[in-house]
Amino acid sequence: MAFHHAILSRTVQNGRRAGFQAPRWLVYPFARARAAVAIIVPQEGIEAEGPGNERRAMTSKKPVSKRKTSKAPASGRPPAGPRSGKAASKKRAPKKPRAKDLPPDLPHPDRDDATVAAGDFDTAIEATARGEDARERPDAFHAGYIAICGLPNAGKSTLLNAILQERLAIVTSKPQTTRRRTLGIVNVAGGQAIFIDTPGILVPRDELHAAMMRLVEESIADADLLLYVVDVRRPEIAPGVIAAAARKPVVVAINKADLLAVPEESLPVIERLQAELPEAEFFVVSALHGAGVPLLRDRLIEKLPAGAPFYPADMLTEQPERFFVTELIREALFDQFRQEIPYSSEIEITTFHEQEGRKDLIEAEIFVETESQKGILIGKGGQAIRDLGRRARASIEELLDREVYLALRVRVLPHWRRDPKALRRFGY
Ligand SMILES: Nc1nc2c(ncn2[C@@H]2O[C@H](COP(=O)(O)OP(=O)(O)OP(=O)(O)O)[C@@H](O)[C@H]2O)c(=O)[nH]1
Ligand SMILES: [Mg+2]
Repeated sequence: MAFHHAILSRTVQNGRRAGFQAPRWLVYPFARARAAVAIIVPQEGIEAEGPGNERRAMTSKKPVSKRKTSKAPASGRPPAGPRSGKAASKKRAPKKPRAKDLPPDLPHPDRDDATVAAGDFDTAIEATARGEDARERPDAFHAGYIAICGLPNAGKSTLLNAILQERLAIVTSKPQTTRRRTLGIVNVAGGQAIFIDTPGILVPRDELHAAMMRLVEESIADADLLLYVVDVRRPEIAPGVIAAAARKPVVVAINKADLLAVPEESLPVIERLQAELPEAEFFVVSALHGAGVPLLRDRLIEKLPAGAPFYPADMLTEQPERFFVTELIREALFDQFRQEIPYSSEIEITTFHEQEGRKDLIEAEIFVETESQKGILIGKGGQAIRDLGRRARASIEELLDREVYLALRVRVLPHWRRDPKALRRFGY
């Protein structure tokens, strides 16, 4: 089905409209919804989900780390995620987008609102350094951690990328793509949000699953706010989230709204989810196409506690390049292979050499569980592994913004998914 989306933006909270300005004729009467809701009106031009769509969506995004990154948080809490290694960064000067090319809601150094953002940011840090309580300020800066959680394949990583406007987290059409936390930082006028993308919530069937679910639990426990993502076609709330919702605010993003024939189809979904999470706010979005995302992002930041930013304003993530390189190899592997191969594979980078005047050297080992999986991964005459290397290298070069030489080796590590020692080695 072909759609073209326009955000039909209406926020209804306690009967009041808030926030977003939408053309009058786009506003859909949404009397029955009690929570805050943003609706998307599908029109012509957007294709529904299907094979290849997700690749197109990813490649159309800016590569990661166009912004400078650094390791030290600006203040406060210790950051989540891996703590060692070089943070993903660019050697070359970032390509600066022109202010007129940006959507009107994005802060930019050439625009007035961005100047305000920078002012707020510094003021908040200075006020905290002086020992002032940020909550007492009427123009308080808002900062905190947001855990993005939900069932596998709901579109959590796609939504993180859409919020960041960067291709940071890996996305594939297969469930259980995300295995580790991915941290992405967003700065807007008056606020900083640190998003933690998490693995999809499932009933663990092995040690790897159990480790992934521990990460979800920890991320939820550490967060100031939960962003629960549901696929509009599978509106279920994981039980753990309902328990967590009693302790912290929850915002629900009903995703993949571009797949709805008419926006009204989201109404029964909202009602059903509201029955389970009566305190939550609901947004209907399309992470794939970005519809409804700026409104959702701004509301999330508004709901964060008042306080100083945790990271410098130019920082996108605190995770090292090595982490994202591993993820991109895994993404290429998920895209290329079917059935059990993606789920039986884990990547370890063994060499990461930046070489002045030459291509960087990256050597990685792919661990699988059986000899037959190794055979499939290598392919006839080594064709499959060569294809994998070519695709992974292209994404890595886009990420690092420099040329690399990538060497892949396949090794068998029987039952690594069930082996706590192997899992520790892979960083779980
Ligand atoms: N049509 C449509 N597809 C989407 C949307 N958001 C995500 N998808 C697709 O859904 C699939 C899964 O997306 P991911 O972002 O990897 O989902 P996830 O929740 O992170 O999945 P796990 O990491 O496996 O738990 C991909 O094929 C995405 O392109 C959306 O808004 N509309
Ligand atoms: Mg994911």
